[in-house]
Amino acid sequence: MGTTSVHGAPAGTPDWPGWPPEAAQRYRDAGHWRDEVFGDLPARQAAARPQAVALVDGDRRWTYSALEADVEVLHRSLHRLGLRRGDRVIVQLPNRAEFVLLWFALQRLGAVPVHALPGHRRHEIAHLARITEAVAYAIPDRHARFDYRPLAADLGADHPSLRHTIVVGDTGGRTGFVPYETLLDPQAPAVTPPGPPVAPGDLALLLLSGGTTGTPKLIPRTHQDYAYNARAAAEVCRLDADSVYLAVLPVAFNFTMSCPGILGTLQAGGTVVLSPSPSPGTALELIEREKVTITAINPPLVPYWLRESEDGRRDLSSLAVLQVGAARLADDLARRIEPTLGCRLQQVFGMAEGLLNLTALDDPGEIVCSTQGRPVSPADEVLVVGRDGTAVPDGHVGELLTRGPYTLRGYYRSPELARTHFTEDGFYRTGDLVRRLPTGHLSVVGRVKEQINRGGEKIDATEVEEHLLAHPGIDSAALVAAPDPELGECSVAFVVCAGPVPGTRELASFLRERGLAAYKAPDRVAAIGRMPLTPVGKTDKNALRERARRADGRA
Ligand code: OOB
Repeated sequence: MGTTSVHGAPAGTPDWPGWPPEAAQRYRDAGHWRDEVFGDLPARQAAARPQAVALVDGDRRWTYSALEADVEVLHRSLHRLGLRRGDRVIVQLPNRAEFVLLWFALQRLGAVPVHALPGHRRHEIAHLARITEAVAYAIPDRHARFDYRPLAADLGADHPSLRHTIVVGDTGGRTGFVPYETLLDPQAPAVTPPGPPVAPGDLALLLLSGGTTGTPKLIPRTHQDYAYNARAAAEVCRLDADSVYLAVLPVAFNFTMSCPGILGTLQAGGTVVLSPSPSPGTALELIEREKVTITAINPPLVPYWLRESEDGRRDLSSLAVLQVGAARLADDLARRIEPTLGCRLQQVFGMAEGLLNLTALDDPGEIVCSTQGRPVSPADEVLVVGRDGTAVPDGHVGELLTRGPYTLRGYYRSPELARTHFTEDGFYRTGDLVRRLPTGHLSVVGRVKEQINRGGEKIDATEVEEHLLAHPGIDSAALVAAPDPELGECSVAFVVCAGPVPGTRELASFLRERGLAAYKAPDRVAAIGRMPLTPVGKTDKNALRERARRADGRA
């Protein structure tokens, strides 16, 4: 896999560009990048604290030594199945222990998990299979009323590279599907790695971006950069071996995985508790039962959590930190968190591409409630630029550009995106409009990228528009964001139709049949006579957004 520079710096591979050698050397000299790979973590912690609890899923508990034992057995079985170093594996599992165990087993093998979200459907998964040429696909049998097995069977038929489907639960008698339980076979023979060991600069995982260009983009993350991401976040959150992290949002999401999330907690020797659902009833019960010290949610969940905790029925005294991020948290809502929940609020502004901003636990209240934090690493470089690309003074709004020790230098197998998404000197164009305070704190005020942030779930307008145009009744379509009291933003489809205008329900089922994740269906549909155009003849999305806001988007 990969080419290595003279200093052992990851120069990337033909599939993805790495960091320039001098930057890599700097990150290593500063101690940000260390000689560590994720596959070793369970064994290291099992040696240091064998009896400490690492993982809790309902009534099932793993000490670090039990975690290590299961990861090793899974690793051997995956090897026996034929999985090898560098192989990509699409992992689409909900918040269950199997995700964590399988993830570390893949790491030990040097295989690369591709982090699909539970809500993704045929369209998204087929795209991932095509780009990554994954050899395996891990699914639950059913989750949230969806049966993943027919999806996996269809996919296997269309993608010959996909040799194995691993099912957590019931295979439904389908031949060729591998039941997860059979991989926990202690008889599986030990693995003698045929080649050099997995290296810190190797590709460790592929995350998905919200996407702004029609198809979800894949983000290459290496062991050393992702481990640093988790460690730097854990430091700001002051995690230690006594920390108990509750995973509420999907485990595959970068926020839950490593900001500091599951990885930051396990690196610190703490305990990870998995919540099977984000509902406040379930989560608050787990906080009380497991004495959770830190958890992470998105803004739409906040009002529900506040309401659920107001009656004081639950003892939440263990909870020290509530992280809120993935979409803009309204300042007023932010102010209600500490008095109601009795814990510190931490705002989190992150992205799968890298840069992570957190408010500090000892930042003044006003900063915590009105900004989205500061970059977690002293090596993060941040520029706020105006339309002409030159830096604007602090306090002024501009686009956020960034580069640093855990921010990508290019997407996976997409060299064509280099020019549009990166500057010549390697800064990633986030597409976010921010204002920077003299203290370095960033406040997110909007976005230049064509993305709708539906309460933290990112929707790529172009992708959905392409599907809408496939509807026989729609001549022209444009998807824009409109303000929404609960989600922050919802999606409004403006359509030009010669005949009857399809309603939201019809479009939702039309898009579902095309294999699109349900959260991408427009929340509202508005018919218009013709699309407003900009002077250069493009759809005038600003005019449509204004219209959606004024008319409340209703047709
Ligand atoms: C997180 O990651 P992604 O990749 O799903 O989305 C990134 C985008 C950002 O570029 C920004 O547009 C938006 O989501 N965003 C926020 C925000 N946090 C993310 N916008 C306003 N305020 C915030 N606090 O969403 C993500 C990754 C790691 C940690 C947390 C969130």
